Amino acid sequence: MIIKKNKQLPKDFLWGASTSAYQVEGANLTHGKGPSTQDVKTVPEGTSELDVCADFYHRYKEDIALMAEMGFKTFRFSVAWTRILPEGAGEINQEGIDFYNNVIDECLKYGIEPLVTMFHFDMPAALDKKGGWSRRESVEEFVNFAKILFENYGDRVKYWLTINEQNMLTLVGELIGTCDLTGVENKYKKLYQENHHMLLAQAKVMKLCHEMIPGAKIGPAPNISLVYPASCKPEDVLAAQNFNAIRNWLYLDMAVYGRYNNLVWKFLEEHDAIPEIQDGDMDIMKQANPDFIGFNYYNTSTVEWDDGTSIAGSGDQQSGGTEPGVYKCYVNPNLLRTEFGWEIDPAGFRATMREIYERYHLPMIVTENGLGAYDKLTEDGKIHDDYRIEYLRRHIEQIKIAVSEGVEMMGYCPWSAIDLVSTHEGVVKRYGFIYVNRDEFDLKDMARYRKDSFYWYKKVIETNGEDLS
Ligand code: BGP
Repeated sequence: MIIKKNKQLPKDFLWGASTSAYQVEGANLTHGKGPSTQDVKTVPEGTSELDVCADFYHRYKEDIALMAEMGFKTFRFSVAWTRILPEGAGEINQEGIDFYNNVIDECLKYGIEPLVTMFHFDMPAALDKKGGWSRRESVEEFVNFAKILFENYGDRVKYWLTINEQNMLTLVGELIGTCDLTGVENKYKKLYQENHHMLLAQAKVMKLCHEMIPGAKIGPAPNISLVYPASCKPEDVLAAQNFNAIRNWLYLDMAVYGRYNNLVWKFLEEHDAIPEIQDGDMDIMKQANPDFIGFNYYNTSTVEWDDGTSIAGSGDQQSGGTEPGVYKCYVNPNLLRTEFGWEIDPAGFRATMREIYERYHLPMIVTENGLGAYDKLTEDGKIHDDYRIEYLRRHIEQIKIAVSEGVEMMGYCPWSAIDLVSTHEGVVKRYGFIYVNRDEFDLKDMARYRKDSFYWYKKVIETNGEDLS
Protein backbone atom coordinates (compact mmCIF):
# COMPACT_ATOMS: atom_id res chain seq x y z
CA MET A 1 0.00 0.00 0.00
CA ILE A 2 1.37 3.40 -0.85
CA ILE A 3 0.35 5.68 1.96
CA LYS A 4 -0.23 9.32 1.12
CA LYS A 5 -1.48 10.48 4.48
CA ASN A 6 0.45 9.29 7.51
CA LYS A 7 -1.11 9.41 10.94
CA GLN A 8 0.91 11.06 13.68
CA LEU A 9 2.63 8.87 16.19
CA PRO A 10 0.88 8.65 19.57
CA LYS A 11 1.66 11.63 21.82
CA ASP A 12 3.07 9.38 24.53
CA PHE A 13 5.32 7.44 22.10
CA LEU A 14 8.31 6.15 24.03
CA TRP A 15 11.40 7.43 22.22
CA GLY A 16 14.63 6.18 23.70
CA ALA A 17 17.47 3.73 23.16
CA SER A 18 18.90 0.54 24.64
CA THR A 19 21.94 -0.93 26.34
CA SER A 20 22.69 -4.12 28.24
CA ALA A 21 24.57 -4.48 31.51
CA TYR A 22 27.44 -6.69 30.42
CA GLN A 23 28.12 -4.62 27.30
CA VAL A 24 28.02 -1.15 28.83
CA GLU A 25 28.70 -1.17 32.58
CA GLY A 26 32.23 -2.46 33.11
CA ALA A 27 33.13 -3.02 36.81
CA ASN A 28 32.18 -6.59 35.97
CA LEU A 29 33.96 -8.29 38.85
CA THR A 30 34.11 -5.46 41.36
CA HIS A 31 31.69 -3.73 43.75
CA GLY A 32 30.42 -7.10 44.88
CA LYS A 33 29.36 -8.33 41.44
CA GLY A 34 29.79 -12.03 40.77
CA PRO A 35 30.82 -13.48 37.41
CA SER A 36 28.29 -14.29 34.70
CA THR A 37 28.80 -16.53 31.68
CA GLN A 38 29.99 -13.44 29.83
CA ASP A 39 32.76 -12.83 32.36
CA VAL A 40 34.13 -16.35 32.29
CA LYS A 41 33.96 -16.91 28.54
CA THR A 42 37.03 -16.44 26.35
CA VAL A 43 36.41 -13.17 24.56
CA PRO A 44 36.59 -13.37 20.76
CA GLU A 45 40.12 -12.89 19.47
CA GLY A 46 41.14 -9.27 19.04
CA THR A 47 38.39 -7.89 21.28
CA SER A 48 38.62 -6.32 24.71
CA GLU A 49 37.65 -7.85 28.03
CA LEU A 50 34.45 -6.67 29.71
CA ASP A 51 36.04 -4.98 32.72
CA VAL A 52 35.55 -1.41 31.48
CA CYS A 53 33.18 -1.41 28.47
CA ALA A 54 31.75 2.14 28.37
CA ASP A 55 32.32 2.49 32.14
CA PHE A 56 28.62 3.24 32.57
CA TYR A 57 28.92 1.92 36.12
CA HIS A 58 30.87 5.03 37.09
CA ARG A 59 29.58 7.48 34.50
CA TYR A 60 25.84 6.77 34.46
CA LYS A 61 25.00 10.30 35.61
CA GLU A 62 26.83 11.92 32.73
CA ASP A 63 25.35 9.38 30.28
CA ILE A 64 21.77 9.76 31.46
CA ALA A 65 22.16 13.55 31.35
CA LEU A 66 23.12 13.19 27.67
CA MET A 67 20.11 10.94 27.06
CA ALA A 68 17.94 13.59 28.71
CA GLU A 69 19.50 16.21 26.45
CA MET A 70 18.35 14.14 23.46
CA GLY A 71 14.88 14.17 25.01
CA PHE A 72 14.60 10.45 25.78
CA LYS A 73 11.21 9.39 27.11
CA THR A 74 12.55 5.97 28.03
CA PHE A 75 15.87 4.21 28.53
CA ARG A 76 16.10 0.46 28.12
CA PHE A 77 18.85 -1.09 30.22
CA SER A 78 19.34 -4.51 31.75
CA VAL A 79 20.03 -5.51 35.32
CA ALA A 80 23.02 -7.82 35.77
CA TRP A 81 21.71 -10.80 37.74
CA THR A 82 25.12 -11.25 39.41
CA ARG A 83 25.32 -7.64 40.52
CA ILE A 84 22.20 -8.30 42.57
CA LEU A 85 22.91 -11.94 43.46
CA PRO A 86 26.63 -12.64 42.97
CA GLU A 87 26.04 -16.40 43.07
CA GLY A 88 22.74 -16.22 41.21
CA ALA A 89 20.89 -17.18 44.40
CA GLY A 90 21.38 -16.63 48.11
CA GLU A 91 23.01 -13.50 49.39
CA ILE A 92 22.06 -10.11 47.96
CA ASN A 93 24.76 -7.57 47.08
CA GLN A 94 23.41 -4.30 48.51
CA GLU A 95 25.83 -2.27 46.39
CA GLY A 96 24.22 -3.78 43.30
CA ILE A 97 20.72 -2.94 44.51
CA ASP A 98 21.88 0.61 45.20
CA PHE A 99 23.46 0.99 41.78
CA TYR A 100 20.24 0.29 39.90
CA ASN A 101 18.29 2.40 42.40
CA ASN A 102 20.57 5.26 41.46
CA VAL A 103 20.21 4.60 37.73
CA ILE A 104 16.42 4.47 38.03
CA ASP A 105 16.28 7.65 40.12
CA GLU A 106 18.59 9.42 37.74
CA CYS A 107 16.27 8.53 34.82
CA LEU A 108 13.18 9.64 36.70
CA LYS A 109 14.84 12.93 37.62
CA TYR A 110 14.63 13.77 33.89
CA GLY A 111 11.23 12.20 33.31
CA ILE A 112 12.77 9.18 31.54
CA GLU A 113 10.81 5.95 32.06
CA PRO A 114 13.16 3.06 32.87
CA LEU A 115 12.48 0.03 30.65
CA VAL A 116 14.21 -2.76 32.51
CA THR A 117 15.37 -6.02 30.91
CA MET A 118 15.74 -8.73 33.53
CA PHE A 119 18.04 -11.02 31.58
CA HIS A 120 20.37 -10.06 28.76
CA PHE A 121 22.73 -12.94 27.95
CA ASP A 122 24.30 -13.06 31.43
CA MET A 123 23.51 -16.23 33.36
CA PRO A 124 25.32 -16.27 36.73
CA ALA A 125 28.45 -18.40 36.31
CA ALA A 126 27.75 -20.18 39.61
CA LEU A 127 24.40 -21.40 38.28
CA ASP A 128 25.80 -22.11 34.85
CA LYS A 129 28.37 -24.45 36.41
CA LYS A 130 25.49 -26.49 37.75
CA GLY A 131 23.84 -26.58 34.33
CA GLY A 132 22.20 -23.16 33.97
CA TRP A 133 18.87 -23.18 32.15
CA SER A 134 19.08 -26.93 31.52
CA ARG A 135 18.02 -27.61 35.13
CA ARG A 136 14.42 -27.35 36.20
CA GLU A 137 15.61 -25.32 39.23
CA SER A 138 16.58 -22.48 36.92
CA VAL A 139 12.89 -21.57 36.66
CA GLU A 140 12.58 -20.82 40.38
CA GLU A 141 16.03 -19.20 40.44
CA PHE A 142 14.91 -16.70 37.83
CA VAL A 143 11.59 -16.12 39.59
CA ASN A 144 13.46 -15.45 42.83
CA PHE A 145 15.69 -12.91 41.07
CA ALA A 146 12.66 -11.24 39.47
CA LYS A 147 10.93 -11.03 42.84
CA ILE A 148 13.90 -9.13 44.26
CA LEU A 149 13.74 -6.72 41.32
CA PHE A 150 10.00 -6.16 41.73
CA GLU A 151 10.38 -5.64 45.49
CA ASN A 152 13.18 -3.14 45.12
CA TYR A 153 12.27 -1.27 41.95
CA GLY A 154 8.57 -1.96 41.42
CA ASP A 155 7.58 1.33 43.07
CA ARG A 156 9.28 3.24 40.22
CA VAL A 157 9.69 0.93 37.22
CA LYS A 158 6.51 0.57 35.16
CA TYR A 159 7.92 -1.21 32.10
CA TRP A 160 9.64 -4.58 32.26
CA LEU A 161 11.13 -6.98 29.71
CA THR A 162 11.81 -10.59 30.59
CA ILE A 163 14.52 -12.31 28.52
CA ASN A 164 16.43 -10.61 25.74
CA GLU A 165 16.50 -12.58 22.49
CA GLN A 166 15.61 -15.93 23.94
CA ASN A 167 15.40 -17.18 20.35
CA MET A 168 19.01 -16.22 19.71
CA LEU A 169 20.12 -17.98 22.90
CA THR A 170 18.58 -21.10 21.44
CA LEU A 171 19.72 -20.63 17.85
CA VAL A 172 23.19 -19.09 18.20
CA GLY A 173 24.01 -19.31 21.92
CA GLU A 174 27.52 -20.60 21.32
CA LEU A 175 28.41 -17.49 19.39
CA ILE A 176 26.93 -15.14 21.97
CA GLY A 177 28.92 -16.97 24.65
CA THR A 178 25.93 -18.31 26.56
CA CYS A 179 26.24 -22.03 25.89
CA ASP A 180 28.81 -24.68 25.25
CA LEU A 181 27.82 -27.64 23.13
CA THR A 182 31.10 -29.53 23.25
CA GLY A 183 30.44 -33.20 23.80
CA VAL A 184 26.66 -32.77 23.65
CA GLU A 185 25.12 -35.69 21.79
CA ASN A 186 21.78 -34.18 20.83
CA LYS A 187 22.09 -30.40 20.81
CA TYR A 188 18.40 -29.95 20.00
CA LYS A 189 17.38 -31.89 23.06
CA LYS A 190 19.57 -29.75 25.28
CA LEU A 191 18.73 -26.40 23.70
CA TYR A 192 14.98 -26.90 23.57
CA GLN A 193 14.85 -28.18 27.14
CA GLU A 194 16.63 -25.00 28.20
CA ASN A 195 14.21 -23.08 26.04
CA HIS A 196 11.24 -24.71 27.77
CA HIS A 197 12.60 -23.67 31.15
CA MET A 198 13.12 -20.10 29.96
CA LEU A 199 9.58 -19.99 28.59
CA LEU A 200 8.22 -21.26 31.86
CA ALA A 201 10.35 -18.87 33.91
CA GLN A 202 9.19 -16.01 31.72
CA ALA A 203 5.51 -16.93 32.12
CA LYS A 204 5.86 -17.15 35.90
CA VAL A 205 7.65 -13.84 36.09
CA MET A 206 4.99 -12.10 34.01
CA LYS A 207 2.30 -13.38 36.32
CA LEU A 208 4.31 -12.37 39.37
CA CYS A 209 4.84 -8.88 37.96
CA HIS A 210 1.09 -8.39 37.58
CA GLU A 211 0.51 -9.63 41.13
CA MET A 212 3.26 -7.61 42.77
CA ILE A 213 3.10 -4.34 40.83
CA PRO A 214 -0.43 -3.39 39.83
CA GLY A 215 -0.35 -1.21 36.75
CA ALA A 216 3.10 -2.34 35.63
CA LYS A 217 3.51 -3.60 32.08
CA ILE A 218 5.67 -6.53 31.08
CA GLY A 219 6.54 -8.24 27.82
CA PRO A 220 9.04 -10.54 26.11
CA ALA A 221 11.94 -9.24 23.98
CA PRO A 222 12.83 -11.74 21.27
CA ASN A 223 14.62 -10.87 18.05
CA ILE A 224 11.90 -11.01 15.42
CA SER A 225 12.45 -10.63 11.73
CA LEU A 226 10.27 -11.90 9.00
CA VAL A 227 11.67 -14.73 6.90
CA TYR A 228 11.18 -14.40 3.13
CA PRO A 229 11.05 -17.26 0.65
CA ALA A 230 13.88 -17.05 -1.89
CA SER A 231 11.33 -17.29 -4.71
CA CYS A 232 7.65 -17.92 -5.36
CA LYS A 233 8.36 -21.64 -5.67
CA PRO A 234 5.90 -23.31 -3.29
CA GLU A 235 8.75 -25.27 -1.68
CA ASP A 236 10.58 -22.06 -0.86
CA VAL A 237 7.44 -20.73 0.77
CA LEU A 238 7.25 -23.86 2.91
CA ALA A 239 10.89 -23.41 3.90
CA ALA A 240 10.20 -19.79 4.90
CA GLN A 241 7.25 -20.92 7.00
CA ASN A 242 9.50 -23.46 8.70
CA PHE A 243 12.14 -20.91 9.59
CA ASN A 244 9.55 -18.31 10.62
CA ALA A 245 8.12 -20.84 13.06
CA ILE A 246 11.52 -21.89 14.43
CA ARG A 247 13.04 -18.42 14.56
CA ASN A 248 10.06 -16.26 15.48
CA TRP A 249 6.67 -17.72 16.24
CA LEU A 250 7.70 -20.41 18.72
CA TYR A 251 8.63 -17.65 21.15
CA LEU A 252 5.68 -15.35 20.66
CA ASP A 253 3.05 -18.11 20.34
CA MET A 254 4.14 -19.31 23.74
CA ALA A 255 4.47 -15.89 25.38
CA VAL A 256 1.07 -14.71 24.13
CA TYR A 257 -1.06 -17.83 23.67
CA GLY A 258 0.75 -20.32 25.91
CA ARG A 259 1.07 -23.00 23.26
CA TYR A 260 3.84 -24.69 21.32
CA ASN A 261 3.94 -23.83 17.64
CA ASN A 262 2.86 -26.94 15.70
CA LEU A 263 5.64 -26.77 13.08
CA VAL A 264 8.29 -26.44 15.75
CA TRP A 265 6.73 -29.33 17.65
CA LYS A 266 7.10 -31.53 14.57
CA PHE A 267 10.67 -30.31 14.08
CA LEU A 268 11.45 -31.31 17.66
CA GLU A 269 9.83 -34.72 17.23
CA GLU A 270 11.95 -35.33 14.15
CA HIS A 271 15.08 -34.54 16.17
CA ASP A 272 14.11 -36.56 19.21
CA ALA A 273 14.07 -33.32 21.15
CA ILE A 274 10.63 -32.96 22.70
CA PRO A 275 11.26 -31.15 26.00
CA GLU A 276 10.22 -32.63 29.28
CA ILE A 277 7.04 -30.86 30.25
CA GLN A 278 5.66 -31.32 33.75
CA ASP A 279 2.01 -31.36 34.72
CA GLY A 280 0.79 -27.81 35.07
CA ASP A 281 3.51 -26.24 32.89
CA MET A 282 1.15 -25.47 30.05
CA ASP A 283 -1.39 -23.91 32.43
CA ILE A 284 1.35 -21.63 33.72
CA MET A 285 2.28 -20.68 30.15
CA LYS A 286 -1.31 -19.68 29.49
CA GLN A 287 -1.41 -17.35 32.48
CA ALA A 288 1.47 -15.14 31.36
CA ASN A 289 -0.66 -12.44 29.69
CA PRO A 290 2.02 -10.06 28.42
CA ASP A 291 0.90 -6.45 28.14
CA PHE A 292 2.96 -5.74 25.05
CA ILE A 293 5.54 -7.28 22.76
CA GLY A 294 9.08 -5.94 22.82
CA PHE A 295 11.16 -7.04 19.86
CA ASN A 296 14.60 -6.44 18.41
CA TYR A 297 14.78 -5.98 14.66
CA TYR A 298 17.90 -5.57 12.55
CA ASN A 299 16.99 -7.19 9.24
CA THR A 300 14.98 -9.92 7.57
CA SER A 301 16.13 -13.43 6.60
CA THR A 302 15.66 -15.28 3.36
CA VAL A 303 15.64 -19.03 2.89
CA GLU A 304 15.04 -21.62 0.22
CA TRP A 305 13.91 -25.20 0.23
CA ASP A 306 16.46 -27.76 1.29
CA ASP A 307 16.27 -31.36 0.20
CA GLY A 308 18.12 -32.57 3.27
CA THR A 309 21.56 -32.78 1.69
CA SER A 310 22.95 -29.40 2.79
CA ILE A 311 25.32 -29.04 5.69
CA ALA A 312 23.86 -27.49 8.83
CA GLY A 313 25.25 -24.10 9.77
CA SER A 314 24.35 -20.93 11.52
CA GLY A 315 25.68 -17.40 11.28
CA ASP A 316 25.32 -14.78 13.97
CA GLN A 317 22.08 -13.25 15.30
CA GLN A 318 21.23 -11.80 11.90
CA SER A 319 22.91 -13.95 9.33
CA GLY A 320 20.44 -16.78 9.08
CA GLY A 321 21.50 -20.37 8.75
CA THR A 322 20.76 -23.76 7.24
CA GLU A 323 18.87 -26.65 8.80
CA PRO A 324 19.04 -29.65 6.48
CA GLY A 325 15.62 -30.70 5.24
CA VAL A 326 13.98 -27.67 6.88
CA TYR A 327 15.38 -24.48 5.31
CA LYS A 328 18.52 -23.28 3.62
CA CYS A 329 20.12 -19.87 3.95
CA TYR A 330 19.78 -17.68 0.85
CA VAL A 331 21.47 -14.36 0.17
CA ASN A 332 18.80 -11.80 -0.70
CA PRO A 333 20.09 -9.96 -3.78
CA ASN A 334 17.70 -7.04 -3.21
CA LEU A 335 19.26 -5.75 -0.02
CA LEU A 336 22.32 -3.66 0.78
CA ARG A 337 24.52 -4.59 3.74
CA THR A 338 26.25 -2.80 6.57
CA GLU A 339 30.04 -2.75 6.91
CA PHE A 340 29.62 -5.77 9.14
CA GLY A 341 27.60 -7.74 6.60
CA TRP A 342 24.12 -7.36 8.09
CA GLU A 343 21.42 -6.74 5.51
CA ILE A 344 19.50 -3.46 5.65
CA ASP A 345 15.76 -3.82 5.15
CA PRO A 346 13.46 -1.01 6.34
CA ALA A 347 10.48 -2.29 4.33
CA GLY A 348 11.03 -5.68 5.94
CA PHE A 349 10.75 -3.90 9.29
CA ARG A 350 7.26 -2.79 8.34
CA ALA A 351 6.40 -6.27 7.10
CA THR A 352 7.62 -7.64 10.43
CA MET A 353 5.56 -5.15 12.48
CA ARG A 354 2.45 -5.94 10.40
CA GLU A 355 2.95 -9.67 10.76
CA ILE A 356 3.49 -9.59 14.53
CA TYR A 357 0.44 -7.40 15.01
CA GLU A 358 -1.73 -9.57 12.84
CA ARG A 359 -0.74 -12.66 14.80
CA TYR A 360 -0.87 -11.27 18.34
CA HIS A 361 -2.82 -7.99 18.43
CA LEU A 362 -0.73 -6.49 21.21
CA PRO A 363 0.97 -3.10 21.32
CA MET A 364 4.65 -3.29 20.45
CA ILE A 365 7.85 -1.54 21.35
CA VAL A 366 11.02 -1.86 19.31
CA THR A 367 13.67 -2.78 21.85
CA GLU A 368 16.61 -2.80 19.41
CA ASN A 369 17.34 -1.70 15.84
CA GLY A 370 20.44 0.03 14.58
CA LEU A 371 23.60 0.15 12.58
CA GLY A 372 27.01 -1.04 13.73
CA ALA A 373 29.86 0.86 12.07
CA TYR A 374 33.49 1.97 12.42
CA ASP A 375 32.82 5.58 13.48
CA LYS A 376 35.63 8.13 13.29
CA LEU A 377 36.25 10.92 15.78
CA THR A 378 37.52 13.96 13.88
CA GLU A 379 40.22 16.28 15.18
CA ASP A 380 37.60 18.84 16.14
CA GLY A 381 35.63 16.31 18.20
CA LYS A 382 32.87 15.43 15.72
CA ILE A 383 31.47 12.13 14.50
CA HIS A 384 29.83 12.39 11.11
CA ASP A 385 27.65 9.28 11.14
CA ASP A 386 25.30 10.20 8.32
CA TYR A 387 25.06 6.48 7.40
CA ARG A 388 23.49 5.81 10.84
CA ILE A 389 21.08 8.72 10.47
CA GLU A 390 20.03 7.36 7.08
CA TYR A 391 19.50 3.87 8.51
CA LEU A 392 17.43 5.11 11.45
CA ARG A 393 15.44 7.57 9.35
CA ARG A 394 14.39 4.86 6.94
CA HIS A 395 13.30 2.59 9.79
CA ILE A 396 11.38 5.30 11.64
CA GLU A 397 9.57 6.13 8.40
CA GLN A 398 8.35 2.56 8.32
CA ILE A 399 7.07 2.78 11.90
CA LYS A 400 5.05 5.82 10.90
CA ILE A 401 3.55 3.96 7.96
CA ALA A 402 2.84 0.87 10.06
CA VAL A 403 1.06 3.05 12.63
CA SER A 404 -0.98 4.60 9.83
CA GLU A 405 -1.91 1.09 8.77
CA GLY A 406 -3.30 0.42 12.24
CA VAL A 407 -0.38 -1.31 13.91
CA GLU A 408 -0.11 -0.28 17.59
CA MET A 409 3.41 0.93 18.29
CA MET A 410 4.32 2.15 21.79
CA GLY A 411 7.90 3.17 21.29
CA TYR A 412 11.27 2.89 19.64
CA CYS A 413 14.54 2.07 21.39
CA PRO A 414 17.36 1.66 18.89
CA TRP A 415 20.61 -0.04 19.76
CA SER A 416 22.41 1.62 21.35
CA ALA A 417 22.15 4.73 23.50
CA ILE A 418 25.92 4.90 23.80
CA ASP A 419 28.85 3.03 22.26
CA LEU A 420 29.47 -0.27 24.00
CA VAL A 421 31.01 -3.69 23.39
CA SER A 422 29.35 -5.71 20.63
CA THR A 423 28.46 -9.35 21.15
CA HIS A 424 31.47 -10.62 19.25
CA GLU A 425 33.11 -7.79 17.36
CA GLY A 426 34.38 -5.68 20.24
CA VAL A 427 34.31 -1.95 20.84
CA VAL A 428 35.11 -0.88 17.29
CA LYS A 429 31.68 -1.94 16.07
CA ARG A 430 29.85 1.11 17.32
CA TYR A 431 26.11 1.71 17.52
CA GLY A 432 25.62 4.65 19.88
CA PHE A 433 24.35 8.21 19.58
CA ILE A 434 27.07 9.01 22.10
CA TYR A 435 30.67 8.27 21.16
CA VAL A 436 32.96 6.83 23.82
CA ASN A 437 36.57 7.79 23.29
CA ARG A 438 38.33 4.48 23.64
CA ASP A 439 39.67 1.87 21.27
CA GLU A 440 39.66 -1.87 21.54
CA PHE A 441 42.60 -2.00 23.96
CA ASP A 442 43.55 1.65 24.49
CA LEU A 443 41.17 3.19 27.03
CA LYS A 444 42.22 6.77 26.15
CA ASP A 445 40.15 9.22 28.22
CA MET A 446 36.73 7.56 27.83
CA ALA A 447 35.29 11.01 27.12
CA ARG A 448 31.78 11.25 25.68
CA TYR A 449 31.14 13.04 22.37
CA ARG A 450 27.83 13.82 20.68
CA LYS A 451 27.66 12.20 17.23
CA ASP A 452 25.78 13.90 14.39
CA SER A 453 23.07 11.29 14.98
CA PHE A 454 22.73 12.64 18.55
CA TYR A 455 21.57 16.04 17.30
CA TRP A 456 19.41 14.45 14.62
CA TYR A 457 17.65 12.11 17.07
CA LYS A 458 17.06 15.02 19.46
CA LYS A 459 15.15 16.78 16.69
CA VAL A 460 13.22 13.63 15.81
CA ILE A 461 12.12 13.25 19.42
CA GLU A 462 11.29 16.95 19.79
CA THR A 463 8.94 16.74 16.80
CA ASN A 464 7.58 13.30 17.78
CA GLY A 465 8.93 11.85 14.56
CA GLU A 466 7.51 14.54 12.26
CA ASP A 467 10.89 15.97 11.26
CA LEU A 468 13.19 13.20 10.05
CA SER A 469 15.30 15.42 7.79
C1 BGP B 1 21.45 -8.13 19.68
C2 BGP B 1 21.77 -8.15 21.15
C3 BGP B 1 22.55 -6.99 21.65
C4 BGP B 1 23.48 -6.35 20.65
C5 BGP B 1 22.97 -6.34 19.22
C6 BGP B 1 23.98 -5.97 18.19
O1 BGP B 1 21.34 -9.42 19.20
O2 BGP B 1 20.59 -8.23 21.91
O3 BGP B 1 23.14 -7.37 22.85
O4 BGP B 1 24.78 -6.60 20.83
O5 BGP B 1 22.41 -7.56 18.86
O6 BGP B 1 24.76 -7.09 17.88
P1 BGP B 1 26.33 -7.08 17.79
O7 BGP B 1 26.79 -6.58 19.10
O8 BGP B 1 26.73 -8.48 17.52
O9 BGP B 1 26.65 -6.17 16.66
